[in-house]
Amino acid sequence: MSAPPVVRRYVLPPRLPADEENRLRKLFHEVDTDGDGAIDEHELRLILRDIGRYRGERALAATLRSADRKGHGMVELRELLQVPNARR
Ligand SMILES: [Ca+2]
Repeated sequence: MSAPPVVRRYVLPPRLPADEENRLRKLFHEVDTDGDGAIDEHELRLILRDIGRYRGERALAATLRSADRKGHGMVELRELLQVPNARR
């Protein structure tokens, strides 16, 4: 008896409407103050304080974790664009 064929399913991540994506790209580059292509904890803390949404280090870490799909402690633009429904 032969093994059943392997069926692979690929699910494309949801995409934002083009105008929202452009707005998010612009905001991302404003927040990425050192221009390395990723938002780190320090940059996220600054922007959250700037917009009056900083709620302490635990909330900061939770926000970062919710968007950091690679688990490397930073959020890249690509990761951010894949989580349009993440809590803010
Ligand atoms: Ca950066």
